[in-house]
Amino acid sequence: MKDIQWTLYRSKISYFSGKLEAYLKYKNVPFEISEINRHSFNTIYKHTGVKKMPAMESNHGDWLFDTTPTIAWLEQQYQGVPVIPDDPALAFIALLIEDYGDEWLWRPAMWWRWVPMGSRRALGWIIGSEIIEEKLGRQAGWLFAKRQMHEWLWDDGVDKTNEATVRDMLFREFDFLEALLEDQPFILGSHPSVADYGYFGSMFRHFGNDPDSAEVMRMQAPNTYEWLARLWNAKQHKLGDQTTLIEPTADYWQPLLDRIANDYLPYLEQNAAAYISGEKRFNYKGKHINFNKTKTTHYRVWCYEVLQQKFQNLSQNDRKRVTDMFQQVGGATSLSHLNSDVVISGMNDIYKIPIKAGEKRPIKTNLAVLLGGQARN
Ligand SMILES: N[C@@H](CCC(=O)N[C@@H](CS)C(=O)NCC(=O)O)C(=O)O
Repeated sequence: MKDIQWTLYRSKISYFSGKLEAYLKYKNVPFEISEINRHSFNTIYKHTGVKKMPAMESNHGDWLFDTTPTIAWLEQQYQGVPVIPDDPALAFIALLIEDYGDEWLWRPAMWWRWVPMGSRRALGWIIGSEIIEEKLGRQAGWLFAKRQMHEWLWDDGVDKTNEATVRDMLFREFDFLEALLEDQPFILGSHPSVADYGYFGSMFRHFGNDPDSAEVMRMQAPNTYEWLARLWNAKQHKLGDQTTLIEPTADYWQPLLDRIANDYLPYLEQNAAAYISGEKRFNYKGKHINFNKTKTTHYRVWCYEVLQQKFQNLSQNDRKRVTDMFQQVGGATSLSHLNSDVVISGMNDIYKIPIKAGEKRPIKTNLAVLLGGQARN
């Protein structure tokens, strides 16, 4: 890896860009930033087949994309304290929290960015100027805001009956993070793990940044606000290699474990079932929230497949350790479903990285995506 220099294609307000960038800084991975624009977005699409940021290109022409496999791959290449814990049961928990942060907190992040008018105007203008151009930024941003609200809220199962619950998902995360971060610097103890990076996407570039939610965070969640800066500025060499990992057993963990076992995993499972039976939408039912006619998302079938596979690769003893962590919140059923037949998304080959320079992948580009973008994969 010595002679490799990376270019990170990113935006300074993107959820997943913030997640990856913090990891690269922590691990001292050599990279320079290329701010996204509509041309580089299409370059990413042409090389990876997915029009999403962030993506990384090496000086040898290899590509990495999608933050979860990217971090997992970089972990194999760059030395130092792992962000995926060596203990297999804790590694599974960390990856599960990463996935929850990535996918489940996306919806409240959409609410807080696009519904309050101050955030909508500010962020719309920034995104519009980045992707379209300065002169048309305001108009483009307005259209983008409409697209995001439609795609992730009003046409995706959010309505008058559950909108306040979606908004308040932020406060439920603060309840957990504030108590935990009062006790320890990072989510699983002394050092950052993928659990921190999973949370960082929504917390750093959205909740801690967007005008409305950032003020709420400053007033109601100062430990979380402090952790954002701590994680953004974390460096392996400063923290040293003596790690202390803390199992998720304290009382303040229970509501999060409850949401994971009784909202998020059932969501992934119901989404996968809908996908397999060819339904484009399904009525999601969880413990704390329901989404009627939510869109079936192929990518999240893959998320479930990966989690099932990882759970099943654990030893019997580690599966029991993980299951026991969810015992108090009645998580046995969801955990046992992770252990049943693995769903097949057919996406493993798409997300195999790196894409080597000159490698021929059957990447199809679609005109609508080239011109209009790709909200979902
Ligand atoms: N699973 C992907 C998600 C990447 C993603 O959704 N990126 C957003 C920006 S944060 C994007 O590029 N969206 C394109 C669009 O909405 O058109 C990852 O982990 O990298």
